[in-house]
Amino acid sequence: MTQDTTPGRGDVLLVIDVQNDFCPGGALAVPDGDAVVPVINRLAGGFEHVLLTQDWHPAGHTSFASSHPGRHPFETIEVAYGAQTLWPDHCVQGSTGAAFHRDLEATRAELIIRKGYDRAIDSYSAFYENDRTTATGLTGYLRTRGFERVFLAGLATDFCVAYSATDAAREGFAVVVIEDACRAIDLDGSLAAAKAQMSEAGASLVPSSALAV
Ligand code: VGL
Ligand code: ZN
Repeated sequence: MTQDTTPGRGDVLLVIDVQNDFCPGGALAVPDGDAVVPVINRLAGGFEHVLLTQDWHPAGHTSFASSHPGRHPFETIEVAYGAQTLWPDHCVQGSTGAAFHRDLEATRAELIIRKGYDRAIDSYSAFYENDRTTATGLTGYLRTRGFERVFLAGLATDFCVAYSATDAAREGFAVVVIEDACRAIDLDGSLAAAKAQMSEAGASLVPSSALAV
């Protein structure tokens, strides 16, 4: 099935977690993470509606390895809602690391959705926390405003972008992931797994050149 990938009235650009801590020099730097900024800035100009997410953890968050004595970043533990990868402390509320990359064109964003603010639950997806049941409210926002298709960009492809894309598809939205507007952490094959999962959920993975903006 071919799809018209030119952004129109029912489309939003959902920009995931383009924050200092996910860029080179940050606490959880995604390789080449800042390379998404100029691509996203260019694309955003072609969308009437731009939404941003911001990973926004309280100090002592359960996803931080430092909250679990003897544990190290990138290990996986079992928590109340299942497996949880442990991360270096990152995107602490109000910190410089949690701020958007300074060159990200955020002025036109009409919604900033923060996530991961419950100390006991991580939230990769912009739609559901990692317990997979606590909703962020984004579905309601999109539906209430009549949006039908979500284009995704940002960081990291294999975690927050993938979870968001998969949930968006499950919520019944058409989903387009703009591959060169994303960068991955790629832990133990997580990028390949994430791409398969997004495709399986019905998301289209396209290059930014397919958007004609
Ligand atoms: C993310 C790990 C932890 C992401 C956020 O934005 O992909 N990854 N918190
Ligand atoms: Zn996080």
